[in-house]
Amino acid sequence: MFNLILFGPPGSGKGTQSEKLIDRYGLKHISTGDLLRSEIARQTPLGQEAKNFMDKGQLVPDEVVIGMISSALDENPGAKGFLFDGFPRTATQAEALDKLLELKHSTIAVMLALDVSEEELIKRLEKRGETSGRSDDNNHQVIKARIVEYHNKTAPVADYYSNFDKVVLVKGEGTINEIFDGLCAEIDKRLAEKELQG
Ligand code: B4P
Repeated sequence: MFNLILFGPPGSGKGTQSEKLIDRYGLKHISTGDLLRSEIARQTPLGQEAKNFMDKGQLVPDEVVIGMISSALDENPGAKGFLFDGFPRTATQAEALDKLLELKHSTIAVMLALDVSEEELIKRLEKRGETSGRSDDNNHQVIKARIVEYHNKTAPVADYYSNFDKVVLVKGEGTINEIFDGLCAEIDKRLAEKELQG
């Protein structure tokens, strides 16, 4: 299996780039944001709990998200690899993911971290808020809260994977295709190394 994490602050383009990457590499896309929004749309108890946090720009509790990931992995036993989008977002989630993958005799190959300035993030999210209907995008205070939450709780996840030498910073500003090319170059490098190791 070849598993990768697409990492970055809210609005850095994780969802946008994931769509293109899964097409090219045939990986199974797991986006915790999408999974949570689907629970909200179906008005499940989990969705109702998650909505309270998401509407305030806060992270959903770890145990909720880790449970969802565990189910998603079990539901895809034949996957040739997973692309994790928006997960892990805390150090606790990162440790849990490593354990879940270990049970499947697998690991994270690389974390690709999208580098985007705060000014650009706010601009993108406010623009999306005009049309997306997402309650966490159409309020400036909530967007700010998500960025603060990212710095406090999510940025340390990159330190966690740095300890294993697995983090690569990729330019996240420019056209969608330019950013995609930067991501593909890093993935292709890792895939070639994997091939050499047999
Ligand atoms: P997510 O759904 O993960 O969303 P995101 O971080 O806001 O966006 P993303 O980085 O995917 O940006 P996108 O490509 O869409 O999280 C939402 C919420 O769910 C969180 O706040 C949290 O409450 C909860 N949650 C999710 N996962 C969790 C977890 N693991 N633990 C706890 N809570 C969790 O791009 C944004 C916009 O920019 C789009 O409009 C796009 O068109 C535009 N864009 C993209 N690339 C561009 C480019 N190159 N130039 C210009 N615009 C661009």
